[in-house]
Amino acid sequence: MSDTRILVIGACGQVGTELVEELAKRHGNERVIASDIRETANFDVEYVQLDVLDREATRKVMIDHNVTEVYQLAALLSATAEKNPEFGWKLNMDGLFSVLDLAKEGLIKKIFWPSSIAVFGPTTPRENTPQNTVIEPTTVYGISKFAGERWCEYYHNRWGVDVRSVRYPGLIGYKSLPGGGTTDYAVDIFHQALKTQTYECFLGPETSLPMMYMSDAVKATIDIMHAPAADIKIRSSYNLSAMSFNPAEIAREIQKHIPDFSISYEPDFRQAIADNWPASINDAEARSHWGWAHSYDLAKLVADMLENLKKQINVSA
Ligand code: AKB
Repeated sequence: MSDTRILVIGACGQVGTELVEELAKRHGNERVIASDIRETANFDVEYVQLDVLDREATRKVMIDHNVTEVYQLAALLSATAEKNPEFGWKLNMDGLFSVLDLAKEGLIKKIFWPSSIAVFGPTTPRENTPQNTVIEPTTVYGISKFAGERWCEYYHNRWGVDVRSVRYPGLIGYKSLPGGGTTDYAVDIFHQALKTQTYECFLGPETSLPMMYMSDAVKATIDIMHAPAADIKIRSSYNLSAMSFNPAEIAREIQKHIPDFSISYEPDFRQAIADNWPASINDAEARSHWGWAHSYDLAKLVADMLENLKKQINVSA
């Protein structure tokens, strides 16, 4: 633990922002380095500008900072990648190889790389989707995550690379905005509920999707990285679950706090993406192999989101 030096790539994104904060709390600011493609960013830990597609620059950051563990979060999410499939594939695959190859060389000891429920497709059982099932993704994001999972397992089996992964559901947090996913509505809805008491949703009312509060997602990410290697029996990616809801259900929960809130529906191209994803996930393996347990259900999530966003609005007003 004492020589641990952690690099978070894609630190300015929705997960990265909160993950850096939590890693710094646990390991100390001096052991965590945040990086992203942006020139500058506001972190309590050291920040380095890095394009993960630049392999030489990535290698140099690892060497210069004696990095031992990497969280590689840089990616194009489902909706954005559909608009630019070529770059989605490039960033999502080459960004992963950039760090897998450095671990293969022995330069870094451990990698976290997130996969997603987007690996599943229309032929997958929609309810209580098991760990091992039919996987035929239809989006470039899903295809890249599924290919990435196979490569993670391959690098582990062939070269002993210690790479760990979970399939994130839709993630909801108040500290940063999501960037281009199909589940983004479940964050936008809170901002609009507080600002205008109305929300026009880009998914239909009955579109149930697996979701998770950000503090649970950060906990899962750190827990899987801290688990003994022998407990990580799946080296592709673990199913991970907390709750499932649809836009009508989250709207009703928000109305318990903001009775005047109303929602309308104008489905766009993201509806077809959501329709091909599972409604609920079975994560029995993550729970039994490395002790995963979530804390937030829908009622707790909505109460916490509204309380914290209200505080932010009051501070900035
Ligand atoms: C997205 O909607 O693209 C992401 C995901 C489920 O991976 N939030």
